[in-house]
Amino acid sequence: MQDKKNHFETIAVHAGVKPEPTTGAIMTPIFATSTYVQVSPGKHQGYDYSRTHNPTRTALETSLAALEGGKYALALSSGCTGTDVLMHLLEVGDHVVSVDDVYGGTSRLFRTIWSRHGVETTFADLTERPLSDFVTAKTKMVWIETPTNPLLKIIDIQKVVAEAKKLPHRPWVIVDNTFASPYFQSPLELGADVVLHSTTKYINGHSDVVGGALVTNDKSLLDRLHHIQNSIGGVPGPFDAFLILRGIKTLALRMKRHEENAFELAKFLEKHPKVERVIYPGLESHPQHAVAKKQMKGFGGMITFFIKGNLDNARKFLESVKIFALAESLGGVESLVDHPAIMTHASIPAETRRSLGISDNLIRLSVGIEALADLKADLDNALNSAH
Ligand code: P1T
Repeated sequence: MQDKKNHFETIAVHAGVKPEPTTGAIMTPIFATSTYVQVSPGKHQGYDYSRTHNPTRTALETSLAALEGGKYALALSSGCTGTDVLMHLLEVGDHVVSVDDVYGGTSRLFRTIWSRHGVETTFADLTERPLSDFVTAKTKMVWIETPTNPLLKIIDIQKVVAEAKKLPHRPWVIVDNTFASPYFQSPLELGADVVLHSTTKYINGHSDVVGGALVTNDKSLLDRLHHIQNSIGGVPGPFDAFLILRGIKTLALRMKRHEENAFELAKFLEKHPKVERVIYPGLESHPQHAVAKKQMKGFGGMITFFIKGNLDNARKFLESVKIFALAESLGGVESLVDHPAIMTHASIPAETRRSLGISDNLIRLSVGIEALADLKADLDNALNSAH
């Protein structure tokens, strides 16, 4: 198969998956093995130990690279492992500029773990101000999440890359592409050095695996990242790799449906009398709608909105939904609802949360692939029960 020449839907079904040579099995087997027999010391068939390589994982990595239009990928045990492996590239005294609104766990890793190891992070609103306002001579990495979690800010990837390239010490630009998925956004084509995914989310799509991925076109960077991963561990098991590969086959279909449902629900919520404000990159009211239109092929399945009232109203709404499940995470076929201030972003200090705008009446929806009419009725009922 010539992956590069095929369309996304074809790549999603075929990339990395070849008939198994001894039996012809069309699906990549789950290679449940920790080690591999060698005919002579150091003489093997490319696999010596499963922390280093595993054939089911290799198939997944080939698929992930192809989805992002990249050359190389690493599959990891979680999205957070991906962040941690990247941070291991840095040294004491190095500095990171990160988008201010990032997943709570990413922020926690920067603030409470890596700061203790001598790597400081500055959180920056890169929708408002240029990168140059935040960099120092020690800035080695620029961390972009777009759309951001949970405020769905859109960062202009090309613009940030262009600024980074002008700096004498040329920091790496990392893009966490979890919210958009490779179906809607291709950061490597926009100049990013590495793409990170929590494959737990849209890529797997069925809320039954925790996983992560890094994708890059730079072989020497890939080798460094693989060296770090192999040294510290953080690999997915072969069954997880198999499930993610299986999920990827329907990624295009699912993303299309997630977006169709989300767009309609965002418009519905924008008109709802119990809703104060809706944030969805596809709405003209979104402050970076023009950037989203330029750099994304679609606007995704995530919606954030402010319910009218206070925490009590938010609580009543969250206790009243019947199809939307109140749970952390996102990107599965089933609709989920989250209260970022109490759930996914609780680890961010309250004052920082407030200054970002993650208030008690902020609600995040991961819109699933169910029937739109049922989702709409569920939200409408819960909104009316909340007041
Ligand atoms: O959970 P894990 O696979 O380790 O992925 C971390 C992660 C990284 N990046 C983004 C943008 C994320 O949203 C996440 C995980 N997020 C949730 C669990 C959540 O509910 O927001």
